[in-house]
Amino acid sequence: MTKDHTSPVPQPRGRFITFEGGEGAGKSTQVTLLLDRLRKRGIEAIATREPGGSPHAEELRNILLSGLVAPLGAEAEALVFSAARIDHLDQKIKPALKAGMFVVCDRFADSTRAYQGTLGKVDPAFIHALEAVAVGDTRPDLTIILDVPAEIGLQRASLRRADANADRFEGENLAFHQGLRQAFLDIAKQEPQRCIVIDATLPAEKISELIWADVERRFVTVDSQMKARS
Ligand code: Z5A
Repeated sequence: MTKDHTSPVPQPRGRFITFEGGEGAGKSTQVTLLLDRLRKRGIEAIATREPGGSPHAEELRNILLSGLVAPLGAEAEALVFSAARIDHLDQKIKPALKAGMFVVCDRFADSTRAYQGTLGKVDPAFIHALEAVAVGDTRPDLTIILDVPAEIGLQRASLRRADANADRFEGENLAFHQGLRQAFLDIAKQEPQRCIVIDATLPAEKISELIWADVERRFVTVDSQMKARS
């Protein structure tokens, strides 16, 4: 049989990297630093966040962080976070991955597991089913968990917030934030292939170097070798 030389070579899926951790862990800072490093290497990449990342999901973000859904309970909050996630995936994440780009996302489904699941005491089977529906097979290739003692994270967040009011989750007590830290460490233990834990008390530039070393080893070197072979 003759080979069809006119058919386009399928574009390999891009890489999906998520950042997780408690309040003030430095996620947004590290998303920006990683994006800079990727782009400096000539890699096409976008940064995004949850809740939000697409126009409809940003509207749901405002509703969630205002605390409007909180009186309905943690199950209802998990549903609304997941609704925002479906739109974000459809409108932004999946198209970018399909185009072969790196997607770097500030929070994703592990936040639902930790905040609504562990801390909100929502049945793990419910969280699991919701994740299967909302995320499907668009799971992160790498999740970077920035680990910081709750006291330090809260202090950083309140310094950054200055006079602005705490949002729905920032207003929770210290025990809640300590529980959250443990919830993310437990996720890392359950999925050690996907997750790495980084000491987020280190200086931001040092954290960025550690993250880059992992990203480079897992993806950048492999992808450039594959490109060279094709
Ligand atoms: N949520 C949920 O419940 N369920 C879900 O499914 C999802 C989310 C997706 C979103 O809030 C809230 O929604 C979140 C969980 C919940 N709850 N809270 N709170 P958000 O997006 O507005 O906030 P956040 O995700 O918690 O992030 P943050 O508080 O904005 O912090 P951050 O992004 O981790 O940190 P940062 O902005 O990069 O840094 C904070 C400050 O620390 C800043 O002044 C930096 O300059 C400083 N910083 C950063 N790195 C360092 C280091 N290494 N050393 C010293 N200082 C540093």
